Amino acid sequence: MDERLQKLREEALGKIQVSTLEALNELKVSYLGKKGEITALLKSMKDLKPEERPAFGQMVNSLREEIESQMETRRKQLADAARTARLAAEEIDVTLPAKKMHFGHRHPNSIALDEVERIFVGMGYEVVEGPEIEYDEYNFTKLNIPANHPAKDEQDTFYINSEIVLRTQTSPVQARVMEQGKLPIRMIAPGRVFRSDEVDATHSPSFHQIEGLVIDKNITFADLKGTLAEFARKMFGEETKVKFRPHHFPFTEPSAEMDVSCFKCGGKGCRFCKGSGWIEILGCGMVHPHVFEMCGIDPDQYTGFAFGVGLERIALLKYEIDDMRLLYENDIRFLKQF
Ligand code: 2NL
Repeated sequence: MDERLQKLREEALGKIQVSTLEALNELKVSYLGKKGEITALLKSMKDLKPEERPAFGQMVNSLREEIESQMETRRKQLADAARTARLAAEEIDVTLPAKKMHFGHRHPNSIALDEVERIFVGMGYEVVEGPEIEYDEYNFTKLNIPANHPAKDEQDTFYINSEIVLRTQTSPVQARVMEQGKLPIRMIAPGRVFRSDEVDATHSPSFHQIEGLVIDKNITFADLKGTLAEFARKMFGEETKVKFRPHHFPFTEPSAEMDVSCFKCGGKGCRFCKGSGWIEILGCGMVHPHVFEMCGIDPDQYTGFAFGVGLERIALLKYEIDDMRLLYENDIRFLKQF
């Protein structure tokens, strides 16, 4: 073999035991690349005598093949070693304790709402939802709340414009159902309502209400009392007593507020019921004839009762929470207690 070739062969094969794939690649370029030594040899063939060229060419080619095959062997060794090292580094310790799953759960408001819905659905009521942004017409006028009523003051109600408000109660949902004219009606309307209140322990500009409505022929105040007493027993315990105090709402006549006997002390009087033995729970009454007329129902044929409960009030009582703000702050330490 040509002495130059012999030298090149020894030099190249001597360098092949590099320790990284990158170094091997550089080596490959420096011998076999476009500007590499083997390529240079092939280019130098033009300086040989024509008759010497075939033999020389063959030698260079077989040298190139030899270097290529040795480099490939080394490449495989290095790749294998890299893979083994990576597998060792990524080894999974199956004895490590598993990561804990943290399950979320329902908010106290949702738990209380589910319970109220379950009780009324059990008595054959439908649950109906409606828009939070309402026409003044549905939120006030159709419920017999006239233009000069204090509840309509901008101090209390969020106005979008002169005709549209953030609903202050869920009764507009019931006005819409009455208007559809399918009777009888047995429904509850739960949902978010809005009033322009400053935040404190018992007020929030956005809270939740559940209103109920029953309309049929011959519905009386006795039906109202029986239904709401049953609700109170299911919600606060079978021993719960109820009492009704006269009240005023524009949309009902007569109207009342219902108290339940204190479910902490059974009515003897304690810190929870502020010594009175009773806890105020909801407002109710017989649907006002004006409301029937404005919603397209004949008050001479039909009567009905309605009621409204504050959801937060129920949740606070049920869980003995003394500040409504806790329900909205989303502090996990608070929420996970329920
Ligand atoms: C309260 C009082 C009440 C109603 C809501 C009502 C709805 C229609 C017709 C007549 Cl469509 N009444 N709703 C009636 C009486 C009381 O809520 O203190 N809620 C927290």
